[in-house]
Amino acid sequence: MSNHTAAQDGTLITVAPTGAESQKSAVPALPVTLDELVTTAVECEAAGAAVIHVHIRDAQAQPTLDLARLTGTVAALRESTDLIVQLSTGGAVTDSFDRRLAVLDAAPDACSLTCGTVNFGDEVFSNPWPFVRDLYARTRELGVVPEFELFDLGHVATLHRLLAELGAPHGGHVHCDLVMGVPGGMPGNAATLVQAVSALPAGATWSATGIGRTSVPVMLAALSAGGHLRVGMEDTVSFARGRPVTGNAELVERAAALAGLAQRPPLRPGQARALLGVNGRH
Ligand code: KMH
Ligand code: ZN
Repeated sequence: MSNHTAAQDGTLITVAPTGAESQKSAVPALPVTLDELVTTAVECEAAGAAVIHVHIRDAQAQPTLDLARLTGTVAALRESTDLIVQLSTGGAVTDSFDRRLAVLDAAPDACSLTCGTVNFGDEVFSNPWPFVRDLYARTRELGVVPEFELFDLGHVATLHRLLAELGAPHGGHVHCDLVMGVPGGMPGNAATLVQAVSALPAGATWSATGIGRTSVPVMLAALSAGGHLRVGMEDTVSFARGRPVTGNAELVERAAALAGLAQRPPLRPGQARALLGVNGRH
C-alpha cells in the first residue's frame, strides 16, 4: 500500500501526554520529567500513536517554555521514537507571546498553532490576530509544519484569513485539530463537529479532541465523519466515570481499537509524515 493510500484509509493518532494544566500532585500518572515523557512516548508509539504533542515541565513539575529544555526534549524524543514531534506554542495561559514564538527555535518537526482567543475555564487563552499571523509566518520561515488548533468556529474564519494572506503552510498541506469541550469553546458533540468540519478549507485533513468527559463521544463522532484522533492526559485524566487514567498508553490503545473497528487502523509515523508533509529524519 502506498503511503498516500494508507494515509487516506488510516487514522492519525496524536498523543498529548502532559499539557500545562494538571498538577503532578493531583495526577501522579502525569509524565512531567524527561524520562517519564520518553517512556510514555515509546509506549504510545507502540500502541498506535504517530504524533506527540509536547508540553514540558521544569524541575518543580511546573509548565515551562525554557528553550534549552525544549531542545533537549526534541532530541530525546527523536532518539527514542520515530514519532513526529509537535511542540506546543500554546504553552500555559500565563506564557508571553515572545516565549511562545521562541518555541520554534527548538526546531521541532511540527507545532500547534491556535487560531484565536478563547475563554479557558476561568482564564483566557489569548491568541490575537497579530500574534497568530507572526507565529504562522515564523513557521513558514523555519520550515516547521503547523497544526491549526480550532477551539471555536470563529477560529476557522481566522484560519481562512491566514491562508489567504500568507499562503500555504510549510509542507503544503493543511491539517487542523478541533479542540472541543473546553469550558468557553465549542461544545464536544457530533452536531458541532459536523458543522466545524464543513467550514474547513478544501483539502484540509483534521483530527478532533474532546476535553474531559467529551473525549469518547468526540472520538466516535470524528471516526464516523472520516477524521483523525488526538487523545492524552492533557485532554482527559479520567478513563471512565470515577476511574483515573493510569497512563497515556491506555488512551492511545482505546483510540487505536476504535480506529480498527472503524476499519481505519492507526497510521505509522512514516505514513503520517507523508500525510502531513513533515520531512523525514536526516
Ligand atoms: N495549555 C493551553 C492554554 C496548545 O498546546 O497549543 C493551550 C494549549 C494549546 O494547550
Ligand atoms: Zn497543548
